[in-house]
Amino acid sequence: MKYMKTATAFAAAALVLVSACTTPASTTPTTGAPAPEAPSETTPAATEGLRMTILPKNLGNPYFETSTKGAEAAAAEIGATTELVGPTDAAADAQVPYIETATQQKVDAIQISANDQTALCDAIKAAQAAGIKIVTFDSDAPGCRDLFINQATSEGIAKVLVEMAVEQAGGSGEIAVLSATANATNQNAWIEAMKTDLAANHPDIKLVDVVFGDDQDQKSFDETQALLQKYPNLKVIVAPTTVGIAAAARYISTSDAKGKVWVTGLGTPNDMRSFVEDGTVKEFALWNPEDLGYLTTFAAAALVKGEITGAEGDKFTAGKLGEYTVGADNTVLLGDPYRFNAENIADFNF
Ligand code: RAM
Repeated sequence: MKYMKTATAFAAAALVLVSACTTPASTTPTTGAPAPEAPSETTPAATEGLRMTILPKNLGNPYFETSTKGAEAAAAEIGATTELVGPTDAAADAQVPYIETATQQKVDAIQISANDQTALCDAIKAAQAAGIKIVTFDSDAPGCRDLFINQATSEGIAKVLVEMAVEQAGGSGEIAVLSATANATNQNAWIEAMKTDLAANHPDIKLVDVVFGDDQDQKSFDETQALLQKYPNLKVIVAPTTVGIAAAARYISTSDAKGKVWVTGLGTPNDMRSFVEDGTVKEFALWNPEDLGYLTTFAAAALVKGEITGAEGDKFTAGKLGEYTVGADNTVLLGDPYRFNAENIADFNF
């Protein structure tokens, strides 16, 4: 199984990334993006003409703009075309019409970060019945996909979230979670794993609440304010969502809580840079979303071409990332989360 091996490797990859903020909601190669590598001589001709739909939880989220950039780069390398579509909000069934349209269009594969693990399955199964390969990435729909490209194990993500919260709380006291949507498969798995870790290893830390900002900036901002009012002794807000962590940090940065209540979780360096620099945020984490999208496109292509079926032990090559092996539960792991802080944030641009 291929993992992102070192922080240096992550930094090297991230340094070449271009800010995702200008990525349009289409798959036209982005001006200013790194030049795609020429297809290698071993690229099977069958990849040419392959059509993929990319369906993130919602549009307008820098995290998915960056993962789409990676997916587009991979598509350019293998001669596939992609179309980015998606809802503006991350509601449970908001992706259904986009799956149905892709099914009518008879695309070869759909890459989806699922907003709900059950609400989408009827539409996904209809797409599969029409011969379309379904690859979930970022957020899974375990009952109805061919393959899941997971950024890291839930336990690994929870471990880094808990470690940062415990450190920033000084080893004891109240923490709260500001999550994405209540139905999000990925955040829910991470929160459950956090609870297990906290109960087993950190009895002096009390998780007082889990609230939901729905991956909407304003709702996340308002939920942050409500948490501070409800829990005057709160020490840390853990937001395992790039939208939530940025909104929480923005609220805290101009409030009396700055320097008393710490915001941590999963964020993009570009969203969080100013809050690290102004002292609102000590440390947060993420993986490389561009690599996640890149890997997903190569995995989808391997499925469509019949090189893999998604079974455990299947191997495929993902361009510059090298060879990956499908693990248990038809899942491929990208690598470990990486921590960003004042020491290193200047090195990253995504
Ligand atoms: C948000 C989304 C996404 C999650 C990241 C960390 O962008 O909820 O699914 O993986 O945060």
